[in-house]
Amino acid sequence: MTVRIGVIGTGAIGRDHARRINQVLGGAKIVALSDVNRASAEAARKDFAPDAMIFETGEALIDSPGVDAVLVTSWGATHEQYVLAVIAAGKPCFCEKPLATTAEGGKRIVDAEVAHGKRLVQVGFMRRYDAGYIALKQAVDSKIGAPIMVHAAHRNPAVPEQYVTPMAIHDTMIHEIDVLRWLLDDDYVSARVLFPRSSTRSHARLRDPQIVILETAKGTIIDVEIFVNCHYGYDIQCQVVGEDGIANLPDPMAISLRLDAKKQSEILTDWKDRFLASYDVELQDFINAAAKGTASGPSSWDGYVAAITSDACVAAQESEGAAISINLPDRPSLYN
Ligand code: NAI
Ligand code: ISE
Repeated sequence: MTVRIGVIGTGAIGRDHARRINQVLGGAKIVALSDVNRASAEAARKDFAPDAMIFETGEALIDSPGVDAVLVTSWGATHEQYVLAVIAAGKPCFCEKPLATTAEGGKRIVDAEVAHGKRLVQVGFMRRYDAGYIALKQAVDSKIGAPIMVHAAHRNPAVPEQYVTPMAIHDTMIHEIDVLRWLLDDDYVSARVLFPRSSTRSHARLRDPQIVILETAKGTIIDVEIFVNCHYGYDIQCQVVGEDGIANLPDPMAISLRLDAKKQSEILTDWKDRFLASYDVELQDFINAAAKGTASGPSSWDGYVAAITSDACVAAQESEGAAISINLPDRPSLYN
């Protein structure tokens, strides 16, 4: 079976996912595109999906009988409305992070999926599919003893002018929020945020860098440095300190040079390259599950928990270093 996929939001990642579905992966085809900026959908069709129909609205795309499954890759604030519509249509849905921009929105999606009675939604937390994180999880599960601390860093070379302090949490650190829960098989109970002096590349509405400290139910303490104007590259670091040893996330493969009296190796600068292979694997997983009318991988529940945690971290940004509690509701059995 070829899964006929529609894409809502044909910006940077929507186009990249359309490319990988039509040119790299198997079992699916992009048949429909929609974007509030029609020119963007037309450009995506020209470059990656010449046979796709363009729909004036996301809702019309979702309801089309020619579309079996939907990718939601529009701006974060629009995800909830589309994911709810896809669930109402009973179709599998891949939604880029964030699932919803508020915890209430995440809950509405979980409630709708539970009422439907079967998983339909996969959230775009691609790090769970990254070979480095999978190897790190194997070491955490079986080699270094029980985890005690995690030191992590999420560094972007630069961000656009409209990027402001809370976005460091719900746009950027949301990846650590999800992947560290999965890595440790644990949930968060509190968050604190510390701000050193801002770097000179920051501006009035962006305090950068910052350190988020999360405590888990099992008592692990996690520090995550978020530095979105670090200038030197796109750099994702993660070190887990266990009872018996330490495990580090491997850096991406890079040629090591001895040149001009220096030892050098390249650091990537773009998230698209850093997680290239993981995006391929996550979307193939989506296609395989969609062919069976369901979804696997990171769930609506994971997206909802990430939203609850993000809200707590943003509250912690505003609380002058005080800890903010994170209280999770009971997990519906659909997500066990
Ligand atoms: P973008 O700004 O390049 O593209 C978004 C597109 O959505 C634009 O073409 C815009 O016109 C369209 N759009 C906005 N509102 C719409 C609506 N109501 N209906 C239909 N189309 C609409 O943004 P980008 O970087 O592609 O990000 C999109 C989403 O993907 C965001 O939620 C972002 O957080 C997520 N993302 C995830 C990444 C990952 O590593 N998993 C990496 C980059 C982005
Ligand atoms: C972007 O939306 C992503 O998801 C990237 O992975 C992240 O590094 C970046 O900070 C976000 O803006």
